[in-house]
Amino acid sequence: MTSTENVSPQWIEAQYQSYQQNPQSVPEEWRSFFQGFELGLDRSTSAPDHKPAEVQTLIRRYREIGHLYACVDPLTPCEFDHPQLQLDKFGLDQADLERTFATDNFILPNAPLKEIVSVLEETYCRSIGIEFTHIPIMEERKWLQERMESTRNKLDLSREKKLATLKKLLQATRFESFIHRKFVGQKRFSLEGGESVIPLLDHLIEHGAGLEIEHVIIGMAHRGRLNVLANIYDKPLENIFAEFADNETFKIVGEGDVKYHKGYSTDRKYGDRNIHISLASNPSHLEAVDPVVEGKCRARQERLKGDGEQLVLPLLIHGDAAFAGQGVVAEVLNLSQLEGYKTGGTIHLVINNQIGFTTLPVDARSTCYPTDIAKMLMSPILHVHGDEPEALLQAATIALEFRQKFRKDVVIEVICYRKHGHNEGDEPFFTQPKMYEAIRSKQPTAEIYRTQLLQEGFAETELDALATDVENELENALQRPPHELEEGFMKKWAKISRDFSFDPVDTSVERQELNRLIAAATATPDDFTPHRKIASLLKKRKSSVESGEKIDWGTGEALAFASIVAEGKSIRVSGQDSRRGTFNHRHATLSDIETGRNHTPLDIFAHNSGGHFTIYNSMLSEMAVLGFDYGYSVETPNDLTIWEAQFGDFANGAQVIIDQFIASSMAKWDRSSGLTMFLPHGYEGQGPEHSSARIERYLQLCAGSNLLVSNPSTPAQLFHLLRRQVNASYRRPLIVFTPKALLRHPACTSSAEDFTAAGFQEIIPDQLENKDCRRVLLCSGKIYYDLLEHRQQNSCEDIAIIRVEQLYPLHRDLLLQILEGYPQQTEYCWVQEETGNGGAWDHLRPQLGKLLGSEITYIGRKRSASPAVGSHRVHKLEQQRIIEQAFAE
Ligand SMILES: Cc1ncc(C[n+]2csc(CCOP(=O)(O)OP(=O)(O)O)c2C)c(N)n1
Repeated sequence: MTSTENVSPQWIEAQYQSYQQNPQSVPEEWRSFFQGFELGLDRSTSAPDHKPAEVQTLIRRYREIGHLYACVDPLTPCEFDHPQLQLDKFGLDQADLERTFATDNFILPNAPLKEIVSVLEETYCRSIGIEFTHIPIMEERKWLQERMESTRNKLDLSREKKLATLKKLLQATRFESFIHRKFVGQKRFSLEGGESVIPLLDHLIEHGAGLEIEHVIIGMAHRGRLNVLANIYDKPLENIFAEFADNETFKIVGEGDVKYHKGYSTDRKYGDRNIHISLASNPSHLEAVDPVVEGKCRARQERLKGDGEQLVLPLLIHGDAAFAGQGVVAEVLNLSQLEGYKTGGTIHLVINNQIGFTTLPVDARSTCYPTDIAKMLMSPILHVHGDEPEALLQAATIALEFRQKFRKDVVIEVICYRKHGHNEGDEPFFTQPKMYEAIRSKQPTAEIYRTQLLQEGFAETELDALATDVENELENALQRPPHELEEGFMKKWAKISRDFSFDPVDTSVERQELNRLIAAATATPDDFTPHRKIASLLKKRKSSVESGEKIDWGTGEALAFASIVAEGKSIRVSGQDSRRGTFNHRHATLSDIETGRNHTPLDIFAHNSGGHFTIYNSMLSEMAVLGFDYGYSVETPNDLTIWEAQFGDFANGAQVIIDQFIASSMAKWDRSSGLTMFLPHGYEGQGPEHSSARIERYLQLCAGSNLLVSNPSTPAQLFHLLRRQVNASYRRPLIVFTPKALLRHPACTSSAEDFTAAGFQEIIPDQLENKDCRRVLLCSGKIYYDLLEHRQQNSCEDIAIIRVEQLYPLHRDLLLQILEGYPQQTEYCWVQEETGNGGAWDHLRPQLGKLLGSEITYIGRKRSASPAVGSHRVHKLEQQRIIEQAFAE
């Protein structure tokens, strides 16, 4: 029912009047509300039988608040007294228990009250507490109700399945205790206390295989990760042990990472069905991997034949403290239904061990459940007792089937405990003595379940044999050498070199082809009416390419996109207002002014070449969206993925993704990416915030050719840079500082020859004669045009201007070759418009000094805590001073 807090009394009055005229005219819930209301009125007057309606209210209350009384916490005794669900709260009494009531919208249409209550108790107040009545869509609620009430929310498990469940529990428990014994004192972030997560995951994957799922991508943090690798991914135990031993027997690529952060993938077979399961590599930074997993899933979903959302399942495993505390969780939930980012629903598994490091829930969240943030999606949230494996299997079944049917996120909270300290060397009694006293006396879930199975008639010998098998397997593995692992992931990357190279990449396009590309990129259907100004912009774009002159930035970018897609490669662009472009230069998606319909001209190539062009306006977040696009790019090395910041400095909201994935994934996990980041940059007097994209931050992250950092100064350079990104032998994340004012600067144009000529120039030499040169100005980006204008106006022909278009990796040989042409006594200056502690200066200074054999002169803004001044007037004075200094006698 619509929350009564949000509706006005007038609205309710109107509904009531409508109900009085025709009860069928109002929604079902309001109908029963008004029925109850009228019965209440009747009771106070002639007191007819109000009890049938009260029974209906009782049913509704169980569905709404039953979860509050469910027995789901292994550390707290269950409450059997449910004050708000007692019969007298509904005007019913013990005598009514034997009486038969007709019900509406309930699994027992006619039953004694005691049976009705029993179904409700079992379904809603046993080992699964479910929140679902906040879901506004009746079909979804009814589906859940029927699934749960008809089974009392319990799975009917076969004998084999029960044994398999016990085996998984034993594997989970014994894996931890084995490592505890054999690798004393080593951190493993034990799963103990939450071992039932292993049979739960095992069941999810197996059940998923029966529901058409072919890929599962899991993102998870440290807790239980090694256990999941061993017992879900079947990563050879001997390899895991070799990592604990940390000797020379296993291969490390790059710098490597700790064992509980590494990714893995494998195939699992169920009869004739194959399911590929991947575990995303992740950094320590909790929850940062979530959007990455979503992006990876989306890329796979788009590239599989058939219904991708049904075939690929994202599964995120969270800790309770992190799920409640990390903002990126809300961001990722918010992506889940957006056109450019949805993945057909994610299963979220929250391992609620009721503590985060040493912090208790009372200090970790302001909400009742750690999962409350997920309620915003109007999705079901299941809270389940962690020592009840069969209840967890039921929860997993419902969650998966709901996700497959309704394509929405579902949350399962496993309420458990953490047997040891945060890691195994940590003493939990320092901070939680009482809690840990209770935990000390807990039996492992495997023991609890074993006892249950014995009570159900299983033979002790049969159950003990399972435990012996598990122990033997661990012992045997310890004796075996590690395997050479072959991962499916690498296939896509097989033809791509790990090594960066300065070898030129021919990115030219023939003259005729340019005309064809721009014609397609500017075409609109006959029945499409663009805005008058857009029509003229498209016309101008087309004629500039046809005439081969004054091709501007937007046109250069469109040509790059069109040429890549025409070659059969796909492009995804995502960012805030990217379709139009924050600065009005792109107009990649057009709107029909009569119908509002959208049209993306570049999509036309999909029909001919198979290359798709997709562009999305993103939600107003940086971290989740960049993480998503990074994940997408890792899955699509042969295509181009571009994430665009509204202004470059906003990318700092995604710093975790930049530091932990983009800059370092190759070194840590041998995972590269060709993600391209567009970061608008340029000092234009707009104040401290929108001037600098913080070039210095990216340069500080550079080492071992991990990133490409570029500040292209012409449309054709952007064209070649983007084409190089998909045609080079290697893949590296590309950081592009993109212009704002230059988008319309009359000098910032290219000619057709610039596009048909070879390729990207890491450094652009000056065209002037070298011999009389007295000073060389080295610069990058927009300031070049200010310097050029001054030189033209003042005929300072003895000063050369060289543009460093790729700041990292710096093409030293090329620069040296260019500088060799200048006379001995030439003075060298680095000119930038950024502050002295910003831009490329600090990064390039030692390199240029070494290259030239002497210190280079700095011309630019002074060092400053803020990237730019607030006053436009002061900005202009500063800019003028820089230019004057560059040309001073
Ligand atoms: C963003 C971030 N902040 C802090 C940490 C340090 N840290 C690692 S685990 C942890 C507690 C996590 O608690 P919870 O999410 O409940 O998972 P649990 O370890 O209990 O399974 C903290 C604070 C981190 N890894 N990432």
